Formats: sequence, C-alpha cells, structure tokens
Amino acid sequence: ARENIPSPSGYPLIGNILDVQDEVPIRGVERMIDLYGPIVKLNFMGTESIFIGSAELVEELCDEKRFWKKPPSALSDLANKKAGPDGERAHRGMFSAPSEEDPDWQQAHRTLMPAFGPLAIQGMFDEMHDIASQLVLKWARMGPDDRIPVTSDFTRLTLDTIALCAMDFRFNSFYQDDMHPFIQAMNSSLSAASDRSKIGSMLKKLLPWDRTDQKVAQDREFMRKVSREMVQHRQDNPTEKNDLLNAMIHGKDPKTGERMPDGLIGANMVTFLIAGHETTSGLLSFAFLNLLQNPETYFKAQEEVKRVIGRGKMRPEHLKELKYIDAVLRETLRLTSTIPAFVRSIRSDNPNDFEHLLGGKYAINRSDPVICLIGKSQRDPKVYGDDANEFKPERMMDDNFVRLPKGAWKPFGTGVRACIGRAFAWQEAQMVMGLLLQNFNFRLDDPAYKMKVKQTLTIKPEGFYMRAALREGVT
Ligand code: MNH
Repeated sequence: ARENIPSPSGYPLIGNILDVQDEVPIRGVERMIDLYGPIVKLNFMGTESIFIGSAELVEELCDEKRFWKKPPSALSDLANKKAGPDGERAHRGMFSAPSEEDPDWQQAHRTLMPAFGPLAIQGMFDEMHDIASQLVLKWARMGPDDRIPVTSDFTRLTLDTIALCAMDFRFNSFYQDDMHPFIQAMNSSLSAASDRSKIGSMLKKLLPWDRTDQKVAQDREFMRKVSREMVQHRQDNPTEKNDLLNAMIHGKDPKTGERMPDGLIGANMVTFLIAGHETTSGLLSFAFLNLLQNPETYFKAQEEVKRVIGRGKMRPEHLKELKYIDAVLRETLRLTSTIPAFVRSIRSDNPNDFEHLLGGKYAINRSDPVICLIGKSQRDPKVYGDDANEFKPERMMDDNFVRLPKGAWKPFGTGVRACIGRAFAWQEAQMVMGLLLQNFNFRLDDPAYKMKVKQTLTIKPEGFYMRAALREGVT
C-alpha cells in the first residue's frame, strides 16, 4: 500500500527552516530522521527535498539503473558558474559537475581514472612519506608539553600532500603560522555555502550592506587564480613526473583522443586541492580522537604498528598488513563520515517506466532530490545493533566488513560519481596513522574533552588538542 512521506508542517514561505536550525546544520536534518523515521520530506523556502536515513533505503537509492547523483544548489554553487576575466568558457570540476552527462565531467573522468589507480597511488608513497615525516619532526621538536592543534596540523599535512603529489608544488605549511591564503579563501567560501541554511545568515543577506556574495566571489576568483598559476608554471617548466597535473596536461581522452582544455585543468586542480585534503584531515582528526577516547583500541592499533612496522623505516608493503588500522579508519568514517550526505535523484535517461516507490511505498517525483544522510544510515541499528553509536573497530575487520549490506557503509559515495581519490586518501591515512603511532605516545590534552563538530562542506572536530611524547628507540 502507498504511504505518504512524513512531513512536518512548517510555516508559510520559509517551510521547515526553523525545524532544522542547529549549530551543525547537518545535525538539524538528522534530528528530523530521529523524529519522523527513515524518510522525511522537508520544505526550505518553497523547495522540497526528501531525506533518508536507513541503510535499506540508501541501498535502494544506490541502484545506478534507477538513480544518479544530482547535487543540491549548495554544491553546484561551488562550481565555476561564470567565465573567468579572460572570457574563457567556465568549466566545472568533477565534484560539482551537474550530472554524469556533463561533457566536462566525462572527459575528466576518462582521462583521470588511470592517474588515480592503485599503481599510480603506490608511486606517490615517497612523496606522501616526505610530508608525513615533516609532521613527525614538527611534533618531536615541539616536545611533549606542546598542545597540538590536531585538526589544523592534519590540514597542513593533507594540503601539502595533495599539492606535492598532484602537481609537485610545496605549500610548506608546516613552516608558516597562518594557513596558506588558498586555505583561507577556501574555508571562507565553504562556510558561506554551509551558512546558507542558517536563518541568521539568510536574514543578514537581506541587509543592503551585506557583502557575503561579493566575498565568496572574490575567494573563488582567488582560488582559480592560484590554480591557473600552477598550471601555467608547469607549462613553462615541463617535467617528466607522473603526477595528476601532467596526466591532465598530456593525457588524452581514451574515447575522443582530445586533451583537456586549460580551463578544465584549472577547475579540476581546485577540486583536487579542496576534495583532496578537507576530507582526509577530518578523517585523521576523528580517528585520533576515537583512539584516545577508547584506550583499548589505541593499544591494539599501537601493537599492530609495533608488530608490522617495528622500529625501522615504513615501506609500501607494510600498509597492506595494517588490518586493525584499516578497521579504525572504516569505523571512524562510519560514525563521522567527513562528507555527511550525498544526493540522488531519478535518472532522466531511465528507459524503464519504473513506478518510483521507495521502499515499495513512498512515491517520489523526478524533480525530487533525495538526500542520503549517511550519518544516520551508517548508524542503523538494524545493521549495527544496539551499540551502533559506539566506536568498535572490531566490527569493521575484513571478515565482517565484506558481509555488510551494500547500503550500510558509503562514506565515499556511490556508483560512477563515487570518490575518485579513495585509494589516495586511504594510503595517506594508513601511512600517517602508522608513522605517528610508531613514533609517539599520545594523550588527550583535556581528558574531559567532548567531541564538538564543526561543519563547512565537510565535518571536523573542533577544539581537539592532544600531546605527543616521542617513543624511545625509534629512528
Ligand atoms: Mn572524495 C567524490 C568522500 C578523499 C577527490 N568524495 C567524493 C564523494 C564522497 C567523497 C562522499 C561523492 C560525493 C557525492 O556523491 O556527492 N573523498 C571522500 C572522503 C575522502 C575523500 C571521505 C577521504 C577520507 N576525494 C578524496 C581525495 C581526493 C578526492 C584525497 C583527490 C585527491 N572525491 C574527489 C573527487 C570527487 C570525489 C574528484 C568527485 C568524483 C566524481 O564526481 O566523479
């Protein structure tokens, strides 16, 4: 039997905006799932969206024959809408492409898939190790009494890593107090995007002197400029290096034989710099916080590192054996997926006339974006049991992990639009966990610290500090 999708009534014009107000915007909509069940329809200023929060419904939405990715305006806003000052056509980076039918997305996807493949990523081991070693040196020199600002040091690490591996550029963030201007521009445009759902900033924008939009436009232009300069620098100083920039400059689309236009290369460079570091630094920060707040897991992880890597230099073959670390990272992404949601909608090229009933009973329309709240579906008690909210890496060890239902763990998205950088992120995260646990004993700076989340495009812990004492006998 058909059922209506639950939908709180809300107010005229603004709809349900007041229902979902929260310091962390995503938590506001997640609360609606707690109240209304695995599916809920909300109205924001006249636009209806459907939110789902069970593993079963997420699995259904991941069916690529029926659904595809269609981002909400907040994400497509990140794309370059206007042409640059030089008048060239505006290109979109892969992440924010409106659909898989977008020719720019297709060209970038086909040209870049090999450059993100396992062999290419293994080839980046030494450069990743270079940056991770800078972090080890910094924390060793700062000494055991230093309060480590975990999230900002991991942001320095992941930004420097993606820039070195992707385009042979050194931000040298560990040698500067302030974050690189690129990061500052990125952070302010990302928080403006996420503030859009907050009632305060909506009202603020009605004020004639509000400059939010101009600021966002300036920030984006600055990011494009930095990336254009990097592309230009490589064109003026060619190298033989096997990095993403060379793959974009020299690589030919296997289908058409064409090379990527400069504007498309620049747009994707910005995409990689953003997507390539925000998420991974959040993952590493939450992973350390989880380990420190669950000491038995910390000791297991440390034991594994002792057994697998020992005291010598880490080598690529060690990473495959870090099984418990894998489970720690998976469990961390389950509880605090750094991208907390993704969007699906009915394919417009679907040749079959499916009756679009979700879960066999909830009717949805072609124009409805359906937002998968993986912060909810990945805590679904039907899959994970009564202790779904607890940090237990054991449930993510290989044997259990491969048996999970398909919709139960989706932190990297799904289908053809799933994360292209997954292998990159995994290698970097395994390496950093391994090197840090090998070299230091960690403790929380404030043993009473309670996880506080800050959301921009991604989520990260806020106000989390730890201390690091060098272990003896490590070189
Ligand atoms: Mn990544 C897409 C999560 C690391 C580059 N990434 C996605 C999506 C998720 C995601 C989820 C799909 C979003 C959606 O459906 O709307 N990404 C992550 C996480 C990490 C991560 C959790 C780290 C942990 N991502 C990286 C890294 C890079 C990268 C590292 C680059 C080096 N991601 C991308 C790109 C896309 C993407 C590019 C868009 C792919 C596409 O649309 O084809």
